[in-house]
Amino acid sequence: MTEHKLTVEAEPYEFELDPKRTALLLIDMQRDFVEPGGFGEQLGNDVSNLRRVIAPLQRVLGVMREGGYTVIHTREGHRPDLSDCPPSKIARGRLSCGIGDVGPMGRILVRGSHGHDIIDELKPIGDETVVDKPGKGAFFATDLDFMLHNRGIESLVVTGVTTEVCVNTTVREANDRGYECLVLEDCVGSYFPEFQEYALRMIKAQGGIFGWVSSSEKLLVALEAGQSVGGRV
Ligand code: C5J
Repeated sequence: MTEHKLTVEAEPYEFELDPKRTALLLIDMQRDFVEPGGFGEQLGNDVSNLRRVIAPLQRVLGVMREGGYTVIHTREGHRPDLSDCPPSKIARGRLSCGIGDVGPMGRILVRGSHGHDIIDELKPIGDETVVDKPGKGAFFATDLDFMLHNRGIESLVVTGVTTEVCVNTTVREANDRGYECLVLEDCVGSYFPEFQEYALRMIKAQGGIFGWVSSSEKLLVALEAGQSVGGRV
């Protein structure tokens, strides 16, 4: 089979991807993190720092859906009985209203609650996979690696929140498993601007020690000039 590779302008150098072997990963675009009134805001965070990723991410999602790319969403959260949540995670922060408690959007980070679900703007459609993860990394205690392997995926376009927590942890896990990660700087968000900057610098430092960093615009230029999963468009 002939390989059709796309080249995306990125740092520390150009990123090459084969559309058939590339998936778009949307990490934890959940109401509890992103929406006003959710868990994140209740903790004192400014959710506008996360909400700015929605529009560029919608554009990337639209084009990659159109091109037939594999799309995978993740959600951080736990079973209603919290049996998959380490006691240390529940205790951390000494919060008066934390994981498992009833917050403004239902039980916090519990599967099935309103706040745990993905925001309407980026809702999964059709057969898009949703990976429920109990940890920060999307590979820990999930079947993500197995599913990517079965689909022949080698490269991940990584988006979502938060840049220094679940995005960074997932990129490091993916890198150790041999995946090539392209992180889109305007499609990942942190509550803390300084963490956003340094989390991205950590990924692309030392020749791309964990992966590459680019932008939605640069990816879209490459996708629009290139191929869909089915061949040249
Ligand atoms: C956090 C996440 N920040 N999705 N979760 O606790 O980054």
